[in-house]
Amino acid sequence: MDHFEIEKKFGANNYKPLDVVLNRGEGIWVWDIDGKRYMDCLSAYSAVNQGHCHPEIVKALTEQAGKLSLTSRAFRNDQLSQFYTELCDLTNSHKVLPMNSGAEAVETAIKTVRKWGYTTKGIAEDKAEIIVCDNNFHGRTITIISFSSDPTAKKGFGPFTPGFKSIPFGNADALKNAITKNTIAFMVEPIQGEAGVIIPPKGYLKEVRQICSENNVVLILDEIQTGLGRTGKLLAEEHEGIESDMTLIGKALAGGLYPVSAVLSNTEIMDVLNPGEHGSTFGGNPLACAVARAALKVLVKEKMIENSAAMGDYFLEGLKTLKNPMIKDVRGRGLMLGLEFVPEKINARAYCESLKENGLLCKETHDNIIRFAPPLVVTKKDIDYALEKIHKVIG
Ligand code: IF1
Repeated sequence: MDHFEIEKKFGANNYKPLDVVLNRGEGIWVWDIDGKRYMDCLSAYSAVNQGHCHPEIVKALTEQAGKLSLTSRAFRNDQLSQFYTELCDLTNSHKVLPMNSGAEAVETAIKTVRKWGYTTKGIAEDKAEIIVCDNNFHGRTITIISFSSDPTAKKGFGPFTPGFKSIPFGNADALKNAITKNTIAFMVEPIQGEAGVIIPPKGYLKEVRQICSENNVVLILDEIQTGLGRTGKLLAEEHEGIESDMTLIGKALAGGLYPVSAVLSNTEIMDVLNPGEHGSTFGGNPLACAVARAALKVLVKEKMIENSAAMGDYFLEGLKTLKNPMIKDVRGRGLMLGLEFVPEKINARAYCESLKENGLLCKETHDNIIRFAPPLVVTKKDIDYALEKIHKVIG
């Protein structure tokens, strides 16, 4: 079967994948249809933090699928309350609103915080303003791209949703200056993913936390990519010892076996929602809850978060020994790593193609940055494998 031709003929052209057709995965490894093995250094954009087809998550999925998959929220199911309890215990949250995709969690947070702004903060109707950061990535709905600064994500898709203001990332003074009487929230990624693994200056989140508290502005952290162990902590906010008012998680929440996202919040904010004001057919379904419960359980039980911190340090040290003079910067936190080349001179995509030929899958972001983000179950030996390939291809 000619996968490339058939996809081209019948599929929308909204992706340009590497030319590899995969049909099996286990842990950090995936195999193509010819049986060739690759180390996965993308983890489906951090959705398979627990490794491909983790047996305990697969077991939870298959068992629950044979029992009860979907009730809708018109009725209760026996998994939801257990999912709530375990997730709140783990993340120290007061309340949870379960959705499916990351973008839905972002939309949910926006709706909730707007309602809070009108009913609690006393903002005049339709005046609520949310501050976001330049070069953010929060998803692809019309409202979310309304505050994107990436022309590719945005151009041609207007008209857009008003009510957003964008400021430079990593600059706490910019936040202070942007806040007005109508500001209800500041939404930010603790580390910007799509922008190229951009780590803000030390102390940024702490300052942001303080500014938000002083101004009664809700701090929303989008941890859809940074959360659940990716950066070496359960949540990236822990690196600065802060707590958000709302945290968005998704991707690895169900280990890549099922789309599950959630908004975590403190009581007051979530309590503004009343029956009928928000929801989703699939949000909080028993299959999603059972899979997510297993995914969270193995993340903690198998010490994947600690492993992410240790292996991330090891991987970063290895990347720092690369000699290629076109390398501008190597950075990372936990297993969220970025290798940046001098712009315009290097085609990062070509390196990704070549790494693929050598048995390692990763993906460029922008033209000059490669992101490395293997599943959190990698070992030193696996990273040595990756580094050997990276040294061979990049130098
Ligand atoms: C694609 C990027 C990663 C996210 C953050 C919300 C969402 C995402 C911080 C929305 C999604 C994705 C989507 C995926 C590529 C991927 C990505 F390159 F686009 F930026 F991971 F780095 N907040 N990120 O990173 O979650 O609705 O997709 O579940 O192909 O668009 P979603």
